Amino acid sequence: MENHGPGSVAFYLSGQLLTEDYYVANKLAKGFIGTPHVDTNSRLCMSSAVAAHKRAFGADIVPGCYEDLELADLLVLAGSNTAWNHPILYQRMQAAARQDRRVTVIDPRTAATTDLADLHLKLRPGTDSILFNGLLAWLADNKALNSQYVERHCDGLDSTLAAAREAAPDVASVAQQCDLAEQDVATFFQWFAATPRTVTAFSQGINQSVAGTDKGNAIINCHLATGRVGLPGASPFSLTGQPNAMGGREVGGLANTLAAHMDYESGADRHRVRRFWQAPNLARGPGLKAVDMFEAVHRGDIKVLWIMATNPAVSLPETARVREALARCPTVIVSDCVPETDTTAFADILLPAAGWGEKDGTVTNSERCISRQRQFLPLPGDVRPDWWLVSAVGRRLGYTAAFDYRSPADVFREHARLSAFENEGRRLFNLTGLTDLSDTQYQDLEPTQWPLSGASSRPVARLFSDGRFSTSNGRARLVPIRTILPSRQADAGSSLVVNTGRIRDQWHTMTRTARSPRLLQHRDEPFLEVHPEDLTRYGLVEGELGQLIRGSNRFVGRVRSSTGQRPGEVFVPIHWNGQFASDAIANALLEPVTDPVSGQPESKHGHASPGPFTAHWHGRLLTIKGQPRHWRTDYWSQAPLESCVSWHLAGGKIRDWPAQVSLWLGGEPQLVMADPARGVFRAARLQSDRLEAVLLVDAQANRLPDIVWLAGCFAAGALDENRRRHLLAGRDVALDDIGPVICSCFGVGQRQIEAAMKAGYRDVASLGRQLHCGTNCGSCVPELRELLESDRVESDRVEGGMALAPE
Ligand SMILES: Nc1nc2c(c(=O)[nH]1)N[C@H]1C(S)=C(S)[C@@H](COP(=O)(O)OP(=O)(O)OC[C@H]3O[C@@H](n4cnc5c(=O)[nH]c(N)nc54)[C@H](O)[C@@H]3O)O[C@H]1N2
Ligand SMILES: Nc1nc2c(c(=O)[nH]1)N[C@H]1C(S)=C(S)[C@@H](COP(=O)(O)OP(=O)(O)OC[C@H]3O[C@@H](n4cnc5c(=O)[nH]c(N)nc54)[C@H](O)[C@@H]3O)O[C@H]1N2
Ligand SMILES: [Mo]
Repeated sequence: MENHGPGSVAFYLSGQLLTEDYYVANKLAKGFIGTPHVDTNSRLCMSSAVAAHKRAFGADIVPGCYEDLELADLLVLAGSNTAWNHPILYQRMQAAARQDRRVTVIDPRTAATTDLADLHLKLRPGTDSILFNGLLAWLADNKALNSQYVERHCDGLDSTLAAAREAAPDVASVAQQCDLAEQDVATFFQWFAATPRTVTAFSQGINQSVAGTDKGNAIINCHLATGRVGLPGASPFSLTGQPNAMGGREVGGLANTLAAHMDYESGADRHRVRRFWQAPNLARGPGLKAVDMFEAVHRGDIKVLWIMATNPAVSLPETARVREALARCPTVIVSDCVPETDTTAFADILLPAAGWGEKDGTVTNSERCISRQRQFLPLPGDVRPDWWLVSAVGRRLGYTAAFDYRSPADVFREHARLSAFENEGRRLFNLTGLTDLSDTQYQDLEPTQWPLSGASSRPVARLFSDGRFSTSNGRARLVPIRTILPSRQADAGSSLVVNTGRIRDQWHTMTRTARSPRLLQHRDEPFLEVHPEDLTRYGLVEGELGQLIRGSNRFVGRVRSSTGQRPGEVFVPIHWNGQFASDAIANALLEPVTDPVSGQPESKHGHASPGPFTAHWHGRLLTIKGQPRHWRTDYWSQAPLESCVSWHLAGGKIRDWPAQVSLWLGGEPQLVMADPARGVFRAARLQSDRLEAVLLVDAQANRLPDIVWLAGCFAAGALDENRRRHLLAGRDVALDDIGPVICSCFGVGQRQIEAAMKAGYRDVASLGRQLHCGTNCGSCVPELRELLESDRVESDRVEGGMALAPE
C-alpha cells in the first residue's frame, strides 16, 4: 500500500460468505485500506439482475416472495433449471400444480425442469430479449397493456414500445429470430395477456449473457406494462443462486456499490458511509469488476489479491489467463475451507477458513428473508471464521477500534445500524428493527424478512405493490431494448455453441461435493451432451470420450446423446476442476466477454470444435484411498467411492505396460489376465486377501464393465473364494446389479426402478412407496418420470410390433 497506493490491493469475495464476513471485508477494503477494487463471484451470477432492477426500480429489489411462485396462474421459468438448482422451490411449484395453472419454460435445451412445462420454448440461445420485446409489442397491439398503471407509475413506455416494435414487430418475426414455432410463440403471448397472476422467474440463462441486463429489463418491461409487479402471484422474480448472494448485495460487495444499498454516485451516500464507519480512507468511486480485476492483476496493476470463498481458477472465463494472472501476482491470499483447490495452488498465503457447519452468522435469500446459520461443529485446528480473519488483519493494520468485533452478533448489529443510519425511508434496505438485538436474540433470531423500518414494524412480503418505486421521482422505468446477440456464433459444420450449467448433485467447482461418494453416483465423470445429429456429424459415439477444442484449450468428457439438445449446441457441466479430471473445465472454452452494463460474463455461450477423443486404450482403475492423485494419462477423471477411489483412464500407446501397471496398482499384481489381440488387460493387487487395487483395460470403452460390484469388493474386507474368482471379470453375473444410481438420497438404481415398473409400480408415488426413491429431496423425480415415460413408449412399441408380427 505504501509503495503502490491502496488501488494495488484487491479483494475477490463470494456469495458464499456470510453477511457478517462480507460486511467486514467490504468495510476493511473500501473504508480503511481505501481500495475500490472489491468484487465478488456474484458478478458472475446476479449482477445483470441487480443492474436490471436498478434501471427499472431505482434499487436492487426483488419485489415478490416465494408464495408468489405458488399463487401464479402462469409461471414462466426463463433460463432456469429449478428442478436441479432450486429443488425446494421446485417442489413448491410442483405441489402448487392445479387445473388452471400453466407453466412455460424458456430454455434452449430440455432440462429436468421441462418436466413441469405445459409449453417449452426451446429458443435459439441468447434471443430472450427478442421474445420479450415481441411480447410487449404484441400486448400493445392487442390492447392488453394496463394503461392506467403505466400512466400513473411508469416512465418510458413510448420509446420502449418503439424499440420493441422495431426489434420484434410480430409473432412471425419473433418465431423466425428465436427459431420457434409461430404457434408456440402465439400461445405464450396469449397466455401472458390473459393471466393477471403471472410470475416470470429467471436466473442464469438470462443473467449470464452479453445482453443479460437487457434480458432482465425486457422481462421487467412486460411486467410493468401490465401492472404485474409486487402483487400476489404477479411479479418478475430473479432467483438468486448462492446461499448468500442477497446478503452480499446488502453489504455492497459488488465493485460498483458502496454498502447498505448506498452508491458511489451519490456524494451524500459517500459522506454518510464515511461518517458512519469513521473511515479514514473511503474509496472514491467504483472499482474494477471481476473480469477486469483479473485483467488488472495480469497487467501487474494489482499486487495483492485476497480471494475468499471462491475458486476463480475454475469459475471465471478464459481460465488459462486467470491462472496466468494468479501466477504473476506478487501476493495472492486465499481463504478457503478446503486446502487443495485449483485456486489455493496459487496462494502465497493460505488461510484456513471455517466452512458451513463450523460458522455462525446470517444469510439472506431471494425473497429478502434473513436467516441464521448456526455453528454445530467445533473449529478444527487453526481454522477461523472469515469475519475473524479479516478483522484480525484490520487490527494489525492499525484499525483497532473499527475491527474490534467479538462475535458475529457485533458485526450484524453494526450492519443493521448502517442500514438505518440517516435512512428516513429513503432506502428500502432497512434493518432498523434489528439494530438492538441482544446476543441471545441474535442467537435465536427466526427467519426475518426486510425491510424492518421500525423496532416493531411487521415484515413486508411484497414491495412496490402501491406502484411507488425507489427512483428519484417514484416512478418505474421501462427500458428500450435493442437486440444484442451473443458475441460469437458457431460456424455451421465445424463448431458448436457451448452452453454451460449445473447438474443435480454437484455444487459449482465441486471442492466439497466431489468428496461425497453418494453425490458422485449421479454423474461420476465429466460429460458433453449433444443432439444425435451432431454425433453423426462430428464422429462422436455415445458412451465414448469426446473432446471440444477452442484454440489451445480443451475439454474432454464422456459423450451423452440427447434429443433435448438443439442441433449445433453442446451442454457441458461447470463442475469439474483440475483436481478431479484432466481437461474438463467448462470455462476453458469461454472467452471473457461481458455484459456492457453489468460486467457479467457471457458464461452460457462459448464455441468449440467437437471431435472424438482417440485413445489406444480405456481403463477403469480402483485403488484404496491414499494413492497418488495424478496419473499421467491423456485422459483421467477420479471419483471417490466409500472405500476406494475410482478412476476413468484413457490414453495413447504405452511402451512398458508392466512397469506402468505396477505404478498404478502400487506394486506387482497377483492376478493378471491379458488378451492382447482384443486389447484386453486386467490385473488386481491384494494384500492379505484384501483388495488394494484393480485395473481393467480394454481397447473399447463400452466393453468395460460397470464398477458397482467391484467397488463392493473393496468394502467387503477379506475376499472370499467367489469374489476372488470374479475379480478380473469385474462383475458377478449371479448377483444383482442395481445399475446407475438415480436416487442419491436412498441409493436406488435404475435397474431396481425398472424391475419395480415391470412389477406394476407405474407412477412416481408408488415407486416412492416401494423403493423410497424421490421421496426425500425430490430432485430425481424428473428422471423417474423420464424412466416411466420411456417404459410407456417402449411397451407401446412392443405391443405395436406384436400386432405386426404375423406378417
Ligand atoms: N445442484 C446445484 N444447484 C445449484 C448450484 C449448483 O452448483 N448445483 N448453484 C447455485 C447457483 S450459485 C446458481 S447461480 C443457480 C443457477 O441456477 P440456474 O440458473 O437454473 O442454472 P444453470 O444450470 O446454470 O442454467 C439454467 C439454464 O439456462 C439455460 N440457458 C442457457 N442459455 C440460455 C439462453 O440463452 N436463454 C435461456 N432462456 N436459457 C438459457 C441452460 O440451458 C440451463 O438449463 O443454481 C444454484 N443451485
Ligand atoms: N461457465 C460458467 N461459469 C460459471 C457459471 C456458469 O453457469 N457457467 N456460474 C457462475 C456462478 S452463477 C457462480 S455463483 C460461480 C461460482 O463459482 P465459485 O465461487 O468459484 O465456486 P465454488 O466452487 O462455490 O467456490 C467456493 C469456494 O469457497 C470455498 N468455501 C466454501 N465455504 C467457505 C467459507 O465459508 N469460507 C471460505 N473462505 N471459503 C469457503 C469452497 O471450498 C470453494 O473453494 O461460478 C460462475 N461461473
Ligand atoms: Mo451463482
